[in-house]
Parts: sequence; structure tokens; C-alpha cells
Amino acid sequence: MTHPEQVVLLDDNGSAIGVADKVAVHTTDTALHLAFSCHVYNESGQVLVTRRALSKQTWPGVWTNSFCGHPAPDEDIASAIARRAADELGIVVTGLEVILPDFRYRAVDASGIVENEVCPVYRAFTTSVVAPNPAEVAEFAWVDPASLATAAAAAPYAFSPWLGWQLAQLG
Ligand SMILES: [Mn+2]
Repeated sequence: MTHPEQVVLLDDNGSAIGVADKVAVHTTDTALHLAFSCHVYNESGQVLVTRRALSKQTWPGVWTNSFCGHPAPDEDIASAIARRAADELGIVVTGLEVILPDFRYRAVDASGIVENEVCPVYRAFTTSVVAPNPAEVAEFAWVDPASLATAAAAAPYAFSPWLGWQLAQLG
């Protein structure tokens, strides 16, 4: 890396208005910025859930969707998704499809750090063996999508807030 990872800042209409260092932007008063979530499926129709590494600054140890990320300035979302799939999980994803194009959320971690993102949600497919990066992912599981939706609705505190909201919107 020649410079710190950067994110794209957005105005309230979702238009890009600048860039910021990823670490510097995530505070107790985080400015709105661009991200994505990806839900990865396997050949059996199971969806991949991951448990965030205990070393992560926000939502450590929390179960969430397959992976998330922030597109860099001038990086298209498909490239960002491929990059994070490789970096976090060691997988190649195919069949990328946007399933919640307008998803946006703001959430406060137990530590007080805020996430505040326009975060389109994608579905993708993999045949790769998952090889998680321990700096990002503590553990993972392939689960039945209907069971996940039931679990998240019944016990939302056991999952990342954005996953609960995404599953609710997906019905
Ligand atoms: Mn963010």
C-alpha cells in the first residue's frame, strides 16, 4: 500500500463529495460514505456467514454477512467486491447481482463508533474453499438462508445490525 486505504464521502443524496482515510472517517460522528455488503452462496444454496475478528475496531466477534467493504476512490464496486472476497475469505465470487441497491444505514457499535453508509447489497456465488484472513474473520459457517433469517429476526442482538436490517428488507 502506498497510502492509507481511502473511502468515498457522500452527500445526503448519495453523490460523491470527497475522500477520507478509512481509519480517520470511522469515529463517534462518522460522515456518510460508500460501502457494500455481499451475501455469498454455495452450490448447495447455503449462504456464508462470518464472525468478525476479535481484533477489529468495530463489532468485534459479531456474526454478520459474508463480507463487506468500502470501494476506493475510482474503484468500481465489482472490483472492490472481488478484492475484499480475496482479502477476507480467499475466495473468487461469480454471478454478482445487486439485491438491495438503495440500502443505507447508520449504526453505533458498543464502543460508540458509528457506521454511516450507503451500502448496496449484492448476492454472489462461489465454489472456492473458504480460507479466512484471521485479521478479518474469526470463523465462518455455511447456513440455510431461511434459518438465518429466522435466527436474525428472533435474536437481532446476536448479529450485526446491518445484517438484521438487510434480511428484514429482503423478506
Ligand atoms: Mn464504513
